[in-house]
Amino acid sequence: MFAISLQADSAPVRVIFDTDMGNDVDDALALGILHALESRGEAKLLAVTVTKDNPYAAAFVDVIDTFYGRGKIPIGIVKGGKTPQDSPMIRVPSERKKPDGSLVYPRRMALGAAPDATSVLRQTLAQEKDASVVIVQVGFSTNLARLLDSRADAISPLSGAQLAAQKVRLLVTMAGHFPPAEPEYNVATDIPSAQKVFAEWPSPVVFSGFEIGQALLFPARSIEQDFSWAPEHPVVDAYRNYMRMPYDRPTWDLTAALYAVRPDANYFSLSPEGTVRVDEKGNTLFTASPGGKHRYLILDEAAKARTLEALILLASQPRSSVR
Ligand SMILES: [Ca+2]
Repeated sequence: MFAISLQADSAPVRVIFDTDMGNDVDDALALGILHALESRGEAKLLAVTVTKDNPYAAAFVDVIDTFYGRGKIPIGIVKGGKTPQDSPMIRVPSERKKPDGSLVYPRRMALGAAPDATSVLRQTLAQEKDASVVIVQVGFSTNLARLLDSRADAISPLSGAQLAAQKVRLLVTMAGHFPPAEPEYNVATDIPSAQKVFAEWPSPVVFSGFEIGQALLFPARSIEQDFSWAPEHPVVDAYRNYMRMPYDRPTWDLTAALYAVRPDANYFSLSPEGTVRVDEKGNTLFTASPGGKHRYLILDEAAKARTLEALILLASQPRSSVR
C-alpha cells in the first residue's frame, strides 16, 4: 500500500505544480483548482514551475496566482526548453489593458524575469520537511529530469535525486495512455526526460492517463455561467482565447490536481502496483509487479458524474475573501 492512503491528519497537502501552461487550457483550470483547494485549507501551493519555454507561460501563472491573492508564490521557468511558440491563451490575458492603460490582470514579475525552474525546485524542496511534498506534473518531464541531474550547490548540499528522495512523498503526473494506444503529448514532447523521470523517480508515482481526462469533458456551459462572480476572470479569458467558443475540453490536468490533493475521495480507483516504462516512441508500457512504484488512475463509470462535478465546482469556486 502507498503511505498516502494511511495519512490520518488533515494538514494541507503541500504542492508543487509543474506545468506547460499555454499549450492547452486544462493547465489554467488545474491551477485554478489548486487555488480553490488552498482556499478550503486542503492544499498549500509551494511553487509553480513551467516547462513551456515562452515568457508568457510564467507571466500567465503569475496572473492567476495574483488573481487568487497569492502573487508571492515562487515561479520558475525552463531555460532552453520545449514548445517556445506563441499561445494567445496566455499572451492575450497577460497583456490585456484597461482604457487607462493599466493591466486588467495585474502580475508581479516583468515579462521574462522568472528564474530557472531547476533552482526554484531545489530551493522549494530544500525548505520543506522530509516526505511532505506532492508534485503535480502536468506538462513535459524536462524540469523534473533536470532536477534529478542537479548537483549539490549553494541552495542545498543534497543532489536533486537526494532532494526528491527525501522531500517528495508522491508524484502525480498527467502522462501516458493506459493501456497504451498512441504516444501521449506530454511524454512524446520530451521522451528522454520522461524516460529518465519514470525510470529514476524515487517516490511513488500516480499517472493520470490520456483516457481519464478524455472521458470527463469540461463544459463550455460552465465557462459561460459559473464564473460570472468575476467580471474579468483570467481562466475564462484563457479558455476563450484557446479555441473558438463554445467548446467542451478534456480535463486532463485537472484530474491530476484533484487526485493529488484528495487521493482518498474515491473520485478514481487505482491500478495495481507496477512499473511504467517509456519506449523510444513515447509509449507508456505498464507491467504490474507487487511493490512497484507506479500506479495509474482508473475512472469507474459510476464515479464519472461526481468527479466531473467536483472539477467544475472547484475550478469555478469564487476567490476566498481571506487573503
Ligand atoms: Ca498541460
